[in-house]
Amino acid sequence: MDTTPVPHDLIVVGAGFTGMHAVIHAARQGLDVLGLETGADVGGTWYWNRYPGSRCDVESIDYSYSFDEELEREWRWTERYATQPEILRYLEHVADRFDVRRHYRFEQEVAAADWDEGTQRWTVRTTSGLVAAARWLLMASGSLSRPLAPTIPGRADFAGEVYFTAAWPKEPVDLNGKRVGLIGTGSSGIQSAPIIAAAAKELVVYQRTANYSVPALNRPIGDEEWAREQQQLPERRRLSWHGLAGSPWTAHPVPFETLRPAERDAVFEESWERGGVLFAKAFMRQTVDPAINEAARRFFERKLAQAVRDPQTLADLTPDDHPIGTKRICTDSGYYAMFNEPHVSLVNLKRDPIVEITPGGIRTRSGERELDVLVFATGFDALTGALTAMEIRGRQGVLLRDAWATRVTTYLGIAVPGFPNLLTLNGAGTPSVLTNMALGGEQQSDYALRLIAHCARQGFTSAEASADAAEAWTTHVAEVAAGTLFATTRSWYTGSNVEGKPADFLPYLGGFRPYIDKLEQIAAEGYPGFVLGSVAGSS
Ligand code: NA7
Repeated sequence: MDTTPVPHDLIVVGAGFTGMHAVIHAARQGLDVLGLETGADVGGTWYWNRYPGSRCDVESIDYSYSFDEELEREWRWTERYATQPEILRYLEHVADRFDVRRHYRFEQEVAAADWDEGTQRWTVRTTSGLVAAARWLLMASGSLSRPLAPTIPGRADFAGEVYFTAAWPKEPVDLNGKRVGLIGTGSSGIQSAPIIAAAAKELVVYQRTANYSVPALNRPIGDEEWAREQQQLPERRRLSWHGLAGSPWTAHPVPFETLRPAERDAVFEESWERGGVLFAKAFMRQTVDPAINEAARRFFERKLAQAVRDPQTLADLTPDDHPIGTKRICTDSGYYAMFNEPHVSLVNLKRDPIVEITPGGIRTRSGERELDVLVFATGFDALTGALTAMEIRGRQGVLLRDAWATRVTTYLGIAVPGFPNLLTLNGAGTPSVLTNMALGGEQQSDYALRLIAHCARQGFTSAEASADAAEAWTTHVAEVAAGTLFATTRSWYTGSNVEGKPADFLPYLGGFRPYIDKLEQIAAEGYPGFVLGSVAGSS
């Protein structure tokens, strides 16, 4: 019996913002597309990250698809920064509206993908035994989708409840009256802590590295404001598509150097009052010029000092190992003030490291604290983790994981030499996590589908990044990062949160619009840097 699967035109892995966009538009292009998704339904990041307080740090009006005006008009966001449930409802609505689910197989985690040089196709296998083949393989498997579990001694012995923010249960979790230990103070920890504190009898926050967090200043969007936002949307979209980070906001137009100290503070204050991550870019060159960054950091410290009463807690919460904004700034609702409450405490693991997790709690050097619940908000193997977890074998059976063992090489972030027809959307070397991912995903999906259409029109069956082009792009990505303060910071941007991961700055810092312009130029020139080939031979 012939068990060879009937090949599709393309397989899209992932049903988040990017994957769904790719599936919708591949189908519109008349392609036979199969979507594979680990989760039981659409949503991607927003399917998994159901932890209390989970919300996007890009304004909801901007963090949505731009490809369909009717969709834009009919969806009404209720808050300035949408919660995870609201974003998930939005993506479910999109799935219904464009009949997306009929293309997907859910609960299908991709385990392996093999390139067959003879047929110029990928064969994909999932952990539940599904085998499918396709000419093209689009990886929309997420930039922050491979959670990390810390290797703390005794973790398996804990007798209470254990939760990961990145895999929070769908069923309600009752923390009322419980003693909760929260490990990790990135975005996930900082967003969830105040909500956990509101329910728990006691909250102990275990902090390894102090982070910068800026109040989100979230609020409901009233009808008048919504009507105004709807009117402004075309202009917001235009600015977003032409901006450096996929949102309409830009840094203060006047250079820092030309202003007096009080005027500089007024600019910082205005940015602070706007709320959220944009404080990282109050001034132009704030993450490039140490003097500007230092002024922003000192402004932050003054705000922090106003929020936290206990001097030791304040000292422990004050970041001391990286410039502001070179790790993604966290946005919160009441994080720092929460530490003024008597049932909330902070353990600075730099002074008082964890020795072990015991059946009844966590033992640090100073002693054991008894806990009923442990929450891990310990981050992700970002940008490459989802891909290197799979057995992806390109030409000559080379594993992608091995190809990237010492350096993550890509062309434009979306293609890898030796892995024809594999397109890594939002991959390392794209602006991805540094931009509004809703628009970034559209751009990546659209570009991949246009490359596929170009090949079909020209009679090519494969497109592969040339080694030289990938070398040049990867060097460019590194050089751009090296010119900034980002390069001085250990973070998940550089893979330094994962043992053994090569220390490269992974996302592209050159800006959203310049990146798009570069890719458009390459498309207009017939895709230089890609080797286009066909089953019969190469051209
Ligand atoms: P992050 O930002 O990577 O934060 C992970 C946190 O977990 C961070 O504070 C880590 O400390 C901490 N961590 C990791 N391992 C340990 C161990 N073993 N012990 C103690 N603390 C640990 O992940 P998030 O999910 O919060 O946010 C990721 C992005 O999602 C965010 O930037 C937004 O873009 C959305 P460290 O700093 O490494 O010392």
